Amino acid sequence: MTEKILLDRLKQALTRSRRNLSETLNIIISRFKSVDESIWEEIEEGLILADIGVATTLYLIESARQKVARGRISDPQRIKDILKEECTKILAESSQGLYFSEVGPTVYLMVGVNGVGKTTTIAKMAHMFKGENKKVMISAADTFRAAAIEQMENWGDRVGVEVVSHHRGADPGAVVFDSLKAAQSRGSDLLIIDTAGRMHTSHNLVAEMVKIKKVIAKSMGGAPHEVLLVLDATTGQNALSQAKIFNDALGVTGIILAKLDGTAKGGIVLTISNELKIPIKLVGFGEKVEDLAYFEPRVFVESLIE
Ligand SMILES: Nc1nc2c(ncn2[C@@H]2O[C@H](COP(=O)(O)OP(=O)(O)OP(=O)(O)O)[C@@H](O)[C@H]2O)c(=O)[nH]1
Ligand SMILES: [Mg+2]
Repeated sequence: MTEKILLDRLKQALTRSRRNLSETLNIIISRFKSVDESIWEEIEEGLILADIGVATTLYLIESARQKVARGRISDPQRIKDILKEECTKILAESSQGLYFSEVGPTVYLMVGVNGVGKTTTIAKMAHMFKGENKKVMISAADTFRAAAIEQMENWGDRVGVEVVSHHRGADPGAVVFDSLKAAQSRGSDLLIIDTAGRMHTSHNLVAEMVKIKKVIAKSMGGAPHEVLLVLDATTGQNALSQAKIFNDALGVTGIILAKLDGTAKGGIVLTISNELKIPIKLVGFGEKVEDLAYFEPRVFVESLIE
């Protein structure tokens, strides 16, 4: 995807978030003739209302304020560009591409609570990596939810990628073990593992993921190469607490933010980067296989604030 196309599609997906944030900023800025204390107070309130967390808002305001002071800036119109620069800096600091190992297969373990978009995202990733001429295989290790295996297999058929599965209720560890063997013997470049989002309790869910991760590590040195947490952008600040729980138990190496379309809470991206320092690696913005892209801080900020 060229940068121009990505920008257009992200802009489309982030329309509501952009309105939420840009209009708030524009209204505040247009009411001030010079930069004084009260403009910062209003911007602070505006950013928090636009669902950028308190800590991140305070950090942003402080760094923008220092820049304004250093540059002796008095035109309020300049504040927006300065905020954009600071946002890009926050995102760039924790920005990092996906890891691909020299000798295959590279293994990605996908985790996240129910309904965030794991299975759909895996289909999109498989489609994207196929387009990069990689040989992809999927492991259907959500054996818990009814029809989860069929859903993953259907996606596999649609994007033309082999899905390794067992029957419902089977041990996910056994599915993962077989998938690793299959990926190795068939010379796959990538194995993406779908996991359950719902268990009897959320404690069980995390414990199950820890178990799966151990099976992977035992079966293949160096794997999983990425533990990717899928978060639903529409849940806003809730996503943050999910990320903390999964990260503490599993060591999340990257975040995939799904459902950026149809949320006014795209500002959550800043909170995640600033407060968790876990890199955002991919963003999802629709239900079709093409609706996934690598996360580009500058392009993202351009789509979020105008
Ligand atoms: N609008 C929009 N919908 C999405 C996106 N990603 C996933 N969805 C939808 O979200 C719903 C749940 O997606 P799944 O991929 O099944 O989520 P999951 O995390 O695998 O769910 P469980 O397996 O139940 O834990 C589906 O209806 C998807 O079409 C996205 O980026 N945008
Ligand atoms: Mg699923």
